Order: sequence, then structure tokens, then C-alpha cells
Amino acid sequence: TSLVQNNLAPIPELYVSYESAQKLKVEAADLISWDLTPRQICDLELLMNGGFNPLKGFMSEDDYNGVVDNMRLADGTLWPMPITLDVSEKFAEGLEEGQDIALRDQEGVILATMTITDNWTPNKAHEAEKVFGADDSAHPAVNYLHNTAGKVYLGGPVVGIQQPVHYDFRGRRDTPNELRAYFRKLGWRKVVAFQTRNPLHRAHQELTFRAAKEAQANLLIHPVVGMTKPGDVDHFTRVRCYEAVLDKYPGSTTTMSLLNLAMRMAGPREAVWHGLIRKNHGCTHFIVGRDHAGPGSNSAGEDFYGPYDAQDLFRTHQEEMGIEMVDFKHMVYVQERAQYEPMDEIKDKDKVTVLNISGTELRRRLAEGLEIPEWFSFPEVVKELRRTRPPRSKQGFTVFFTGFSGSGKSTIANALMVKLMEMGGRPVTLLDGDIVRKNLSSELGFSKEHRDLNIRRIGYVASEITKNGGIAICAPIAPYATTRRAVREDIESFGAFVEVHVATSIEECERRDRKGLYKLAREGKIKEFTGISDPYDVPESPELSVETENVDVDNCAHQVILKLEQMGLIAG
Ligand code: PPS
Repeated sequence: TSLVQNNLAPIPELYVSYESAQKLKVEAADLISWDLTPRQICDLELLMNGGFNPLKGFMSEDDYNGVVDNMRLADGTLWPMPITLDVSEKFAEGLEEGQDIALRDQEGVILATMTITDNWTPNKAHEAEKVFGADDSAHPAVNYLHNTAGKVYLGGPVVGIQQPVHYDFRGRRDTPNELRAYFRKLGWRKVVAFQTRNPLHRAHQELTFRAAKEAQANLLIHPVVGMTKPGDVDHFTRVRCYEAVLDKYPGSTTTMSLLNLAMRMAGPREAVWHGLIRKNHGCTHFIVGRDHAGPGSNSAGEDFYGPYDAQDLFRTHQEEMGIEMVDFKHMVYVQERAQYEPMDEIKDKDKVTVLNISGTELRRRLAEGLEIPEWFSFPEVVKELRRTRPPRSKQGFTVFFTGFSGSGKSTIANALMVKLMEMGGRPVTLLDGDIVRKNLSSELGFSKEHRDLNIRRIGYVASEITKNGGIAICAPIAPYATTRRAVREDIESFGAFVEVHVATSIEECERRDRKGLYKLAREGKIKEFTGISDPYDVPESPELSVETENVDVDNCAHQVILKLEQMGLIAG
């Protein structure tokens, strides 16, 4: 049992008083302003409310260099993560040292002003190597660094005018000082924080409660609702799950608060960063698990960090940080005793049945609508997860036909639509080339740029239909592979994307020439005609390729139906 206790005096914030803020807001309207990105808004919120104490603004070049190379600010203070204001070269160009700029949210509300002290072009490859361990874009933060973040960093102190506005779960969000005041009021002198970006199941509930008991402390469930790893369960669903689990702890031992942090998935450095943030929120202990804030595998298919690197780095620095690590126990369910136990404490492993369900297995069971046992999770949590992740046979999806003009796309798409409507269950929308060109893209022609716009519009509508549980059938030529890939990416975050190549040869299409367009194209009367005078990238790995020359339409549509069944998208 540790003797550490928290000091719950308020920590410094960067906000000015209400009166000064009103005045500053008016003055700041005349300043050059930067529209903050979603990640910068998260960072700014924690800078302003003291979550990133002792930082007083976005990092200067010296602080940045120290943090990148040695995990220390220029004055030697431990800080593992660069907190930088990345902007475009164009924006940075005209700025002068000492100049104030306004920082606005995405609606244009001024949240803060910043006095520019530093303006530099960072070596991003070096940052990636040092902070994230490798310059490998399979790491989400490295990918962000190279492909989303601006080229130039601005540094300087921030003056806070107002908190970023949140419309969701307002009562569950607390600044560090609000949490400190709450702990003070309840007399919580030792608090274990649990960081999470996933739904909590029974094992987590057991381990967090055990951690609190071991440290003789109260428990703070402190989930991240800012930005987590792409593909995670959305925070709305997670918060509803957490609220259900909160009832399972003995009364008045545990509380929950939402943290608007933008995670970087930086493993060991991230763990230390998380610890410092929790210290600022008045906590004395912090749970660090196996592979804490792990980003998944690198481009060679290996883990970026060792499973206990985060615990090791945290342990090295915990004294200086002033927050103690509670290392995560691997909790498993022992069937014979109907309870969770730490794996390393089970003495009779060969005599009992030890049960566990991995994250991958859980996702599979959700996707296929299979049983999730009560020993694994709470019924309320499973119900929430099933609501947002219905089985594939109930999710929306998109069937995307591509092929030459006259290949038979529309005919097969129509037959498919009718078959799906006969089955029932989900609404079906056909976005045929002609319909789209009439209703969505009437002003567009057939230049590369216009075709891309046309396909992106189709993709957008299909992604909305997919998101809302419907079936979208698209049938444009869609000649460019890169555009098709972009549409696939948009749609796959909501449901399946089934690319069907209608592989009728150009010779056959020209021979059929139903609309007489090929003749006109040959005569040069229609320019940029796909297959004649404009390119078509043959799909390299479509979900299905149909041959139409010796196969009738009904059979082609049936092949698509079989594919959909095989993918679990329609119940067999
Ligand atoms: S694209 O490339 O995906 O945006 O094309 P799409 O929207 O499917 O439109 C193709 C239909 O437009 C007619 N058309 C042309 N096609 C190709 N190239 C040129 N230059 C062209 N000009 C007009 C043609 O009838 C296509 O219809 P489908 O249904 O494919 O036969």
C-alpha cells in the first residue's frame, strides 16, 4: 500500500477572467486567425484547463526539440509528447515574431489568442523516429504527422478566452480543477485512474476495482472521448456502456469523467503522458496495462512496441511524475469458481478451466450475431454494442458495379435491385449512371476532373445510405482506380463495399453499341470516350468479376446474390 496522497489545491489554468475574456474577444476579432483542426481543439482544451500543466501554450522550437530528443522541455521538466500548432506554409508566411493570432473553432468562435514566439519547419521524419519509434505510416500518428498535419509549427503562449463547446454528455465532462474540487469535497485522498478507449467488460471492471482495493484508493474511470484510434467504437456508444458498468461498482467508491484528449497511440511515451495528465486531474495512481496505447502492427506486420515497454518507461519516471503506476493484471475467468482471477495468481491452472474472449473474437461474434456469454460482459453493454454493431446481415452495404459503357452494368444492377427487394428487410436505392447524371451531376461532363466529382458524389450518397442501414447499388463507369479506392474507403467505415467488375470487353461493347455512342466516338464526334479515347483502369481485386458474353443477366445478378450471402451480408 502506498502512502502517496493527492494535493488537491487548484492548478493553474490559462483562462482570463470573464470580464477580460469579453473584452479580449472583441479585440481578437481583428487579429489574423487560425481555424483549429479537431485535434488542435482537443490539445487547446487541455492546455487551457491545466490538463497539460505545466505547458503554457503550444511548444516553442526549443521545447519541441527537447521533448522529441529527450522527453524533456528546455527547462528539464519531463514531458513526453510534442504539443505543437501545425499550420500551412501559406498561413505561416506572413507572420512575425511577437504577433498575436486568434485561434478559432470550426464554427469560427474565438477560443484563445496566441502570441507567436516561434515559427519553424520541423523534421517530421526525425519526430516520427524519436516519438513514435519509427517513421512508418502504418502508425496512425505518423500517418497524421505526414499526411494531415501542416508543414510548419507555430509556438507561443496561449491566453484562454473560452472552453471549446460540447453538446454531448456535458454533465460528465470535468476540468482538472473540477475533478480536484470533487475529490476534495468527498475526501478522496487517493484516486486510481483508469484510462480507456474501449468498452468495459467484466474483466476490466474486476481489474479496476482490484487496483483500487490494492492501493486503498477510490477509482476514477477516465475514458478518452476526444480522438482515439481510427476504427474504435464511437464515444457515444462507449459512454452509454460505461454508464451501465458504473452501477456495478460498490456505491461511492467509483466515479467517471470524460477526457477530451486526442490520443497519439504512442505506447510508452503515451503512458507517461497519460500519467502526467491524470496527475493534473488530482489522481495519485494510474493503471498501465499490457501494450498501453498500442497502435497495432507496423507495415512489416510486427508490433511497434514491446508489450511491457510502457510499464517499464512509466516505472522509470514515476517518482519524478508524482503518480504511481498500478500494473494491469491479466484477468481471466475461472469457470469452476465462477469468478475472475489474475492469471499469474492461479495456482491450479491445470485443474481448472480458464476462459477468455479476445477483442478480435468479440468483434467476430458481434459481426455474426453470435452469443456473447454473461461471464464475459454485462447484458447492458452487449445490448449497446449490438445496437451500434448489428450483425452484417442487418448492416447497410454498397454494391458498386464498374465497367465500360454498354457492358451491361445497368441491366444487371436493375435485376439485382429487384431480387433484393423481393427478399425484403432493407431499403434499396439504385444509383445508376444515367439517374445520377440527371439528378446529381447534371452540370458535369466527362473530363477526368468531372468524372472524379461524379464518382465522389455517388460515393457520398452511397456512404450515407450504407450508414443508415440501406443497400446502395451504384452503376457508373468509374474508370479510375484511385477514385474507386477513395469511395471504398469512405463506405467501408459504415458497411461493406462490394466491387463488381462487369468485365465485358471493349470489342463486345462496341459491337453491341446499343446507344450508337461508340460509332460517334470512333468518328470523333464524342471526345474522351471511355475505352476509345479515354482510359479505363481494370479493377485489380474486385469482390466479383462477371462475364456477360455467354451468361444471361439473371445469372449475373444471381452471382452477385451468392457473393453477398457468402460475405454474410444477406441471411442465407
Ligand atoms: S463516369 O466516367 O463514371 O463518370 O461515367 P458515367 O456517369 O457512368 O456516365 C457514363 C454514361 O454517359 C454516356 N457518355 C459517356 N461515357 C463515357 N465516356 C464519354 N465521353 C461519354 N459521353 C457520354 C454513356 O452513355 C454512359 O452510359 P452507360 O450507362 O455507361 O452506357
